Amino acid sequence: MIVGGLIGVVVLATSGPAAGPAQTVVAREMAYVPIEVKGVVGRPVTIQLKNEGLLEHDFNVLGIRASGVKAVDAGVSSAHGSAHGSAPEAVHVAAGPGKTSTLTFTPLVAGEFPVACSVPGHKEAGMVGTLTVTAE
Ligand SMILES: [Cu+2]
Repeated sequence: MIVGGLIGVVVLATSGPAAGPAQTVVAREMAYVPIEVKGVVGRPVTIQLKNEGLLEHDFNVLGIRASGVKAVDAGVSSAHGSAHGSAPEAVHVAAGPGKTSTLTFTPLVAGEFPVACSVPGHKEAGMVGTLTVTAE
């Protein structure tokens, strides 16, 4: 006689709020397109920085508080003036010409935060934008 057993299958629900769709920002001399990106407090935001320019560009969100920051630079020279390391949760990513880099972070506060390219002269030339974070 064969005694059959039940095989239990446990499905683990992923915890945490759903991430929004990735937002692509094109960088070129000297602008972001679009100039505004959006987020929601407590939900992961993913930005793909697609550099269609001839120079290196980056994407820095200024003055925000965020957790879970992950930045994957692409095609960036070692001389890049990156904020990586100087501030563990700096919301910053960089891409070399023709490359696409990815930035993920979870905003902790609502508000409008300036975005700017930190390559010298680029912000002054108009390479700025806005991240608008709304409450859930
Ligand atoms: Cu730039």
